[in-house]
Amino acid sequence: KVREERAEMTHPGLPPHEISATPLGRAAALPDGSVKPNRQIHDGQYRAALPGLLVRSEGDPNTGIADADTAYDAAGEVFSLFAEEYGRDSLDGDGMPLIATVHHRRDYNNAFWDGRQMAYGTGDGRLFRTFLELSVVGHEMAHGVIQYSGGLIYENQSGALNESIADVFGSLTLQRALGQQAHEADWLVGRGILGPGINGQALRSMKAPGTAYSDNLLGQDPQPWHMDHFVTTPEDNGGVHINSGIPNHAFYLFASYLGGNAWEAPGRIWYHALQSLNNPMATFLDWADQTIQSANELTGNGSTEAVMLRRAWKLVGIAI
Ligand code: ASN
Ligand code: ZN
Repeated sequence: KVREERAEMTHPGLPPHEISATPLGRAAALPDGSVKPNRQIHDGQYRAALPGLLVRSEGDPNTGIADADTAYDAAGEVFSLFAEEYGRDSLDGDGMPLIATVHHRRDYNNAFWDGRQMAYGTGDGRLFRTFLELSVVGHEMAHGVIQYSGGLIYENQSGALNESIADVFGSLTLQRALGQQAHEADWLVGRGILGPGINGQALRSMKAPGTAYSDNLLGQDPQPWHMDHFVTTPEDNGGVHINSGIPNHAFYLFASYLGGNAWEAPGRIWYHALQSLNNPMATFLDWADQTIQSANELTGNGSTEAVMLRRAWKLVGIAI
């Protein structure tokens, strides 16, 4: 149940100005250029050791190592989203360096946040061709933001929420960099990173979960978009990369109903909900409740945003 009276309360973890009734939380954003990233890009030299060789620090010119320069630019876009739209200074909210390693291991088919830094494989050239794609970089860095926002335990529903929120901010990073409104975006995560051996267009689709790829090697994209098809499995930490399709699709529906730039009202509501959640074991229902509460706080009870958001959650089978 959404407790409407919470809209009047002061959240203990945030200064009062950040939870004021300012429409869409605009005042909480840091002005363009008022904070700067501190990027430190390393070359893993195809070995497993992290972080590897420092090749580009903040302000340094291009290295000529294409992956290192791509990682530098992408980290700048993600930093800019969180700083300029949501008022957050880096992943920890306190200016921490953005440490990344490219060329992590040989033929490595993944990218990750290890609790302290980002690491990107090159892919083996068959299943994956790269991991340096903006929505993927945004996804990995969002895991850092989630960690420093109280965390979401990486298994079952809380883990799928961790994955979904990472996909949301990954996709928003890309949409903002491209200047695409909700209806113009493809809502794909990892578009173009699949190799020639895989039949598919991306790693995941928020618009149509379950349709990103269909392949003999990887199988069919296993993501559901409705609670009726929630997957119970011991694999993948309880299906964290599978059931994330459900909250992903709710965000897509919400942003699409509203129209305009998804990183604005919808992104601010998701970001504010993440800051307010205070429950590392949150279920989908807990998160849906928190996002609606955030919409009520940022845009007002009964606002278009709050009404559309409730409708989006209901459409994926989460009724609140
Ligand atoms: N690329 C994956 C992710 O960020 C790595 C993992 O399974 N943790 O979700
Ligand atoms: Zn992830």
